[in-house]
Amino acid sequence: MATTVRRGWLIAALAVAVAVLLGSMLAASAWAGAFGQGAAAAARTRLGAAGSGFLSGSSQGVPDLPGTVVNVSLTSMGGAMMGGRNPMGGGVMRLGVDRATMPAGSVSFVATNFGSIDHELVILPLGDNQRAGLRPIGADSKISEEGSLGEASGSGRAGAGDGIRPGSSGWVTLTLAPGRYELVCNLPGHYGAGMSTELTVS
Ligand SMILES: [Cu+2]
Repeated sequence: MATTVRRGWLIAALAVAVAVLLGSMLAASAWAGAFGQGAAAAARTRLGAAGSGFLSGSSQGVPDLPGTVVNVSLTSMGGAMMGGRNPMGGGVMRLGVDRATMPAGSVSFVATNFGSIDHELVILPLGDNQRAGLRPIGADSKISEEGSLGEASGSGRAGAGDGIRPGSSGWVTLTLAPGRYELVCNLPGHYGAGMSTELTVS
């Protein structure tokens, strides 16, 4: 009898441990999903519909947009202290995308700011020998936007503006030819802090 009771407790304790472990894995996956394309893809793989819903669920207030819709997440960790007072302070900022490849043609980028400071999205072509994140940064802490194909930098609106505020989305519709592109945030210091990623159009 005593052995049976102990075994019962052991099984119950194991079940709780497994539940806690699973819960923390799911939470970590969901959290990671906001911060990068690799993490988002991994989270989707593990979480299925719940994972992929993370980014699309952020698009409230965004109208139906033409073409392939690409969701971009703009995030900064470290809160207002990092971005507000010292954007060059080595904090981590990320620009994540919900897909690494897309078909050529019409594409609508929806950029949502999950961070605590303003961000933006600029779409630049990437040369054959170029890789995302390696453009030279000027004295103004920004990269050159020469050749820019468009940007979403307004809150709750299409096209250019004065920044996407925290909790808001901006969007832009473009026609992209096959090739490689770099998606960046070019507010001062943000590219250098990690806000760039690559997108392949085929
Ligand atoms: Cu930014």
